[in-house]
Amino acid sequence: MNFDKPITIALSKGRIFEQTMPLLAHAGIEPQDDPETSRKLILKTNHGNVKLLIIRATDVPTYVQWGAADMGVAGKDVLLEHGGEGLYEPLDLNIARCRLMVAGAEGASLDGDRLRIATKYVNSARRHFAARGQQVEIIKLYGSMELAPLVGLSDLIVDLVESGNTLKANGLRPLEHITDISSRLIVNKASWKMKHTLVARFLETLREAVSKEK
Ligand code: PRT
Ligand code: MG
Repeated sequence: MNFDKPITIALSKGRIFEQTMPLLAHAGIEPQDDPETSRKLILKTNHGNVKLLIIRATDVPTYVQWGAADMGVAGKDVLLEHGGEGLYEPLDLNIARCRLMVAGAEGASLDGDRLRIATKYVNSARRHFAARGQQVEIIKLYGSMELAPLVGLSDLIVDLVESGNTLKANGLRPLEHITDISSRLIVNKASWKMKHTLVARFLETLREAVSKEK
């Protein structure tokens, strides 16, 4: 693909970077550094006009919302918390898939009044229990949610589950499925307008790449 305007794409290292690269390769984009070994936060690519910003997964929507990046790749979990203001979410990349779930220790119950829920996903958790018609207390954590029920910080947790091994290793079990999660391409609203031809072409190329990977 030809990139006749500068384009910046924000994404996190780890699973999102690894699973996005094969899709970008379909558009002829190859990074010139490996974020796992390089400390650079701005990665050049083989296209002079295409740059990658390597940032925390939860910061990706913020960079795109404010136009510091034209586009980004973010998990639906992160987008549900961010709210999606200032950005479009035109494509499900079908990568970094997992499930958002309620989990608890052996014998824990979903029913009860004023249950305490530890989670990084405050908005999704609140919405889920509100839909169940339950008043809950949400305790915001930034990681290692699995610990909370083990030490009496919470009754339940809301967390991402992939293989289920992390829950099992901590004596927890999944209790309820909230939603399926995958990563999405997000686009800044102004970039969508100002660079429309380029962004639309890039989107179509990625869409083809995604359907080939399926
Ligand atoms: O790790 P860091 O604090 O820097 O940020 P992050 O956790 O937000 O980023 P990262 O790179 O770990 O995850 C980026 C995105 O990948 C998430 O926003 C999800 O959309 C997606 N994703 C897919 C996952 C998982 N699968 C996943 N399994 N994110 C996290 N996990 C964790 C989960 O939180 C739990 O601790 O892995 C553990 C569960 O895995 P299993 O296989 O043991 O069930
Ligand atoms: Mg992580």
